Amino acid sequence: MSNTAVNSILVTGGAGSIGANFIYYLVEKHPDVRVVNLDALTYAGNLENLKEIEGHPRYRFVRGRIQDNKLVAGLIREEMIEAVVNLAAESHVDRSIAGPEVFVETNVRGTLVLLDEARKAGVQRFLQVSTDEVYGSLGPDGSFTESTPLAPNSPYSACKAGADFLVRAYYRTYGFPTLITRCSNNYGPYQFPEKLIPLMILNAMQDKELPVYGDGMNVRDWIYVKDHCAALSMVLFRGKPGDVYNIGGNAEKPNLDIVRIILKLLGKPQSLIRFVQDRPGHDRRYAIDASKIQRELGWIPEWKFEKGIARTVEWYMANRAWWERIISGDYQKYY
Ligand code: NAD
Ligand code: TDX
Repeated sequence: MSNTAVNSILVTGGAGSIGANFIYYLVEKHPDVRVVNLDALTYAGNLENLKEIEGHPRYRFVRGRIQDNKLVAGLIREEMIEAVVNLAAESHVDRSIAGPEVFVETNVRGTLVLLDEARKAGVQRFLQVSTDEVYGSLGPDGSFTESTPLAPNSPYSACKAGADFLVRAYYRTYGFPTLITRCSNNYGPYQFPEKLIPLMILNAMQDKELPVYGDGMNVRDWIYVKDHCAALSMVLFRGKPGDVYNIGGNAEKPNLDIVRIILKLLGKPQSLIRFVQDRPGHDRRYAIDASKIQRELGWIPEWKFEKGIARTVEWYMANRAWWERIISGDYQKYY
């Protein structure tokens, strides 16, 4: 299914949770593809996520920041990069509330540097991995389509929206062949335990309290990370330049339901739930209309939520050493 013209791919942020899953997906499903992973290894980057691919002949890791224009330009030329998939980002909303600057630096300025160097080098496809959060918050009804106006509410989503506008401008102004995906909340293996699902699994496993913001009735549309990776791959190889594609898991759930399901799967008491102070500017509901990618590219999510969450809980149970090294900070001694 690969477009044979695109064999050499620069993936940024590949040591993060979606990036690592995506690199495994690309290398396994596309035997003609070579992947260069550029990642700064911030607190969220973990080379242990990529252990199974270390030394693979079609994979190379380079440590560096996407804002480093000399490094990016050199890498694109040296590796004869034909496509860029930008996953590198500061990705956690609570951190963006505590300190927005680094979000501007990486998510906005970093995207600009990547776009510019990729354009100058004649890269054939540029996929920006964005998020449903750029659309803002929904009431009880309706869902986000690709033409929903952007209305971001957190510093994180504002920076992702800023990047989306730059990507759009590079297509309109320079005719640079860009693509944008906007996906809902991911869960699955290798997710850093600051995000809702892994945090709750690990707290429950350790008999710690589960902090639920506000009334716990904020709704997210959950997608198993492997379904997101399949969608990214379809858009990368077959998407129409200049277009936006929404990606969603068809699994809308209030946070409280998620937490209760996790406790049940682990056989832990519901009394571990603690309602805590709400997140400022907390978006109430996200829901994705993914009919465009289904219709135009034939993508459908394969993982039902019940199966995906059970598999995710099993993964964290089976990979205690992985998350214990994150909690102790030892994962950053790996490199
Ligand atoms: P993550 O935080 O797990 O990983 C981000 C990765 O980017 C890390 O490996 C980090 O080291 C790297 N990075 C950060 N700053 C960098 C820089 N300046 N230069 C190079 N590398 C840098 O994030 P994730 O959850 O895997 O998300 C990946 C992408 O997908 C992000 O762009 C995010 O906005 C988007 N997204 C995430 C979700 C989700 O539910 N997690 C949903 C939709 C879209
Ligand atoms: O301790 C918590 N308690 C809680 O109630 C945490 C960490 C979260 N929450 C709530 C806030 C949200 O309503 O759970 C929901 C999910 O929170 P996060 O995991 O922080 O995700 P969210 O803010 O929805 O953003 C995520 O989805 C879209 C990713 O972090 C983004 O990178 C992605 O773009």
